[in-house]
Amino acid sequence: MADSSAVPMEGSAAANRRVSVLARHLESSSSDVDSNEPSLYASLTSGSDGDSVFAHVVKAPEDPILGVTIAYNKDPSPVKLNLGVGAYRTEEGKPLVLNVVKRAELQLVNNRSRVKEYLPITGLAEFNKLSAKLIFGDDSPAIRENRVTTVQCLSGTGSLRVGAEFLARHYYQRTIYIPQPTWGNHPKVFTLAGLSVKTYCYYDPTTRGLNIQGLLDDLGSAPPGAIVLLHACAHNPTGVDPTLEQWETIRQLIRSKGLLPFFDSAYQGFASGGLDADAQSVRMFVTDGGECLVAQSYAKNMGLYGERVGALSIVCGTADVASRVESQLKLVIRPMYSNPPIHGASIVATILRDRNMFNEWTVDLKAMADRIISMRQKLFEALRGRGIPGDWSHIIKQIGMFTYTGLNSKQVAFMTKEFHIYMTSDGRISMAGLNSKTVPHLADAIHAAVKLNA
Ligand code: PGU
Repeated sequence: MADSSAVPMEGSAAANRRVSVLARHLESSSSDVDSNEPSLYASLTSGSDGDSVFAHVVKAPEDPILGVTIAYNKDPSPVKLNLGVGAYRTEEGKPLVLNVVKRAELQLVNNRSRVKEYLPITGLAEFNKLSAKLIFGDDSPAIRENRVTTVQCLSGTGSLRVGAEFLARHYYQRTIYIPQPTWGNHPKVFTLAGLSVKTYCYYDPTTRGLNIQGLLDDLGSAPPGAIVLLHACAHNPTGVDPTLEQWETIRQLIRSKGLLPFFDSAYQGFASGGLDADAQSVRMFVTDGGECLVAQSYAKNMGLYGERVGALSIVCGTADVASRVESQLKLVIRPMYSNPPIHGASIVATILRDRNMFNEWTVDLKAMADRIISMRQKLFEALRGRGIPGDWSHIIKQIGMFTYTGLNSKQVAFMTKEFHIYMTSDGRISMAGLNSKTVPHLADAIHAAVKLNA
């Protein structure tokens, strides 16, 4: 039997905690709510949950991107439109499972010799080999010279995290420069891995294009060896990529300063519709013989979002170093999730190893990219047709899944409230979520939002 005297003691400990929270709150002059601090409100209104050892836990805000879908799902309006998450939708507004993926899955299911044993810590070996070829090219000297180690990870996010954890343990420079703006999860992934995050200039709101000079200035004054996060293509959220000439200038700067490039390749094939064209930036940095990291995701280009399939490759100076690096990657992965899941990687390997399936995939990929491009054209024309003030040509100039509209958070909130259109508060819209029927509704909403600001 529990000692009943423990009950009042627990009760008074909880009360003491609340009093100290109250005291700290009164001492604090800031009126800002810090989501990491126990809040006075939560403590005073906790009621019966005072009995819980977690009573001090405050409700965290929803994720700025994934939370958009949660809000969308709660909206009963028949005209609601989700342009938040970067996930492909068909012309009918439905999620798409590629035919080639279904065929690969059927093959896997019908293969009676398949088992569900654990994969090695580094994942499915064939998947790793094929993934490296996909991003570095069939004829990559770095692969031929065994200077690349590739490990299967949990989609793009997991690959970034494993890479960052490795760098925090084994690389002398802990500072990573990320573009301003960038995918909202980047700062969190890198900070929690133990890196120190700084930003470099990327987007110029006045030209709605790349601020190449700002970028070069910022990277030019980065400390030697600093890590630089680069979006391989289809920059999220801006849809603005450097030209090949600009990539070459960036490459020269990065190499001359001894900075370490870390590519995030979440959209290979989605920028141009071509897998090789979208890997050019990465390949430039591998052809020069230097070292780099690459995080690959199959979420978008194979539509394997929820399967969580991705890979981290580290290109090293020598084969010997690459093999030692791989041994250390295993020590990063093993205590995190032991080894990665088998199904998604098997789908990818089935498609990449078979010439017919691979070709079918490239056709599907091009069709997805083309539909997004046609949505850009349709939206641009719809806005022009309504005579909405401003130059909207960035909609057709930007590439990849997103348009960075330039709408501000107030206008976004207005469009959500009045038109049931859901998007991230920075004005980013996922073009993949649009279709011919929903373009006019979006154009009307933008029209009204622009008037609001006028
Ligand atoms: N890197 C970039 C640049 C991304 O845009 C995303 C996904 C990822 C990595 C991670 O993708 P994985 O699913 O882990 O492979 N960004 C999308 C999807 C939603 C999200 O935020 O995870 C987006 O809407 O920005």
